[in-house]
Amino acid sequence: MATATQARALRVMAAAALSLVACGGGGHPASHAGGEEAVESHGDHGEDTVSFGQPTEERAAERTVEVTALDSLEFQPGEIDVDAGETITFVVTNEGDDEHEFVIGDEAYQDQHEQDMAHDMDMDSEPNGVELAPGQTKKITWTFAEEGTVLYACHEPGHYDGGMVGSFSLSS
Ligand SMILES: [Cu+2]
Repeated sequence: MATATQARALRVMAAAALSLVACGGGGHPASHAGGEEAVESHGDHGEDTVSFGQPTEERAAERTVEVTALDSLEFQPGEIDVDAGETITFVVTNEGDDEHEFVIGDEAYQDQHEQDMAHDMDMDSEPNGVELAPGQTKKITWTFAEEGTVLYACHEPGHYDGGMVGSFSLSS
């Protein structure tokens, strides 16, 4: 019979093996992975896809929506109705004198990006947002997921905390 220490070591090894299986299997957790450790390990694994939709080529867009970013830390409109799964090209104009961003993401993504921006992240290198100098207009085409809460926000210093965030109302 194994000692308590040996049994604990075996559990740790088993959890590590399960998390390897979970992360290497294309996103499908091992079917008998029951343990919480394996699930948490899987969640830590960075992936390129996001749950709130995906970037798309402009020619696939079903419609165009114009958005303006203002120095009052507002987007106009502040809310946009979206059909589940819809593809939209956003034409975003910075009508202010400050730099602004238009970043699509769920709340978890926006919170993470707010931290990343402390390190001066370049949003133009990301597929889900644009950076706008004063007077600049840029386009971004996005296909929305079938469900979930999705926001658009600006993460220039103090802007997100100042309320520069709008919401997409997804309906099916
Ligand atoms: Cu801003």
